[in-house]
Amino acid sequence: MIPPTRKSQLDASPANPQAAPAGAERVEASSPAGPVDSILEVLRCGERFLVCSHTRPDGDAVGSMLALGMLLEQMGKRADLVTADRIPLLYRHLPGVSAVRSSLRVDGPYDAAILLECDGLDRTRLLGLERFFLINIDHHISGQPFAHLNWIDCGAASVGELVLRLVRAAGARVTPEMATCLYTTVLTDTGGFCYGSIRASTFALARELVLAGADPVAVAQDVFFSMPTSKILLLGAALNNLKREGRLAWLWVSRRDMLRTCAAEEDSEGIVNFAACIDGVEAAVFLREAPDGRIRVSLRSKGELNVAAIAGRLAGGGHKNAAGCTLEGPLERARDEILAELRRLVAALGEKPAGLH
Ligand SMILES: [Mn+2]
Repeated sequence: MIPPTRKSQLDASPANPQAAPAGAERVEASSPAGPVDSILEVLRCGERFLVCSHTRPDGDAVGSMLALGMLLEQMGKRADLVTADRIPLLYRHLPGVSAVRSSLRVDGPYDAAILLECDGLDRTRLLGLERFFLINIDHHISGQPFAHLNWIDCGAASVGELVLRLVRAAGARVTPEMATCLYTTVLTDTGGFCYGSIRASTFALARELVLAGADPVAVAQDVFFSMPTSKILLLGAALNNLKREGRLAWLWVSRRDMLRTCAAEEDSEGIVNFAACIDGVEAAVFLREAPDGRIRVSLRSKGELNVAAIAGRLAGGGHKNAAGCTLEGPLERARDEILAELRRLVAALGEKPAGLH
């Protein structure tokens, strides 16, 4: 079910013809408005769409999926929202969240599948996507033009910001429910307006969403002050394992720590920030032993240190100051591997006094 697109197949990111699906034509976007127009044209021409995002969805993944689903609904279209993993507890209060279905396989027919925040089909862990017309909307520095239509804007604070641009361009109304979902994407992807692509326009965006009905206190309450006890117990286990070496800090949890604290996978989100927030630390890493024995790695950095480059070399991805990857176990081996990379990165920064605290 390929929608009748113009020959304006576009690609707002660096061209990578090898990554194009078979039969995909590519023409560089001639203006920044190009991707929005092309995507809207596909949405207007079609009837039924799949909206999905990456595994272990975060606030941006969930909020932008929901808001895009609401836009499609306003346009009189049918949207199926599907993720491989269940929605984390923190985001289960979001409006419309009950519409998201967890599945490992998708069945059509769909006029297009829209992938949010993914650098490839694998990132969704959904089977069956390859037979659909694919739209890729992303804001990661590691974004890849893998789809038929690609819109990658690393300057956006969240993919939700890009969804809002679609909403505006479509002439749709930003409902209070949509505003709540989109505000959540910006709040979570900037760590409460602390990092990421924050510009003056980010605050204008927040203002617009609050005027449209998002309640900033209620969203912050839900996202930052509604932690399950297991998450705090897991944090305690991780902090017990905290190590500091000059400008580096790292911490980890083993499978045993996960079981002992009754932690869910999602409880490990954000633990890396407790290593990164130490004065004088410029790069931090958190390692978690997954049930399959592989090691999930979260990286954070400050300033010019680019941890996305490290994650990219290790088959992961992310942003310059926040990235992740998965390494083979055991934990000690993965820790040594990632620390070797980080020591090289920090050493390349040059000498700067950084005492032990
Ligand atoms: Mn994001």
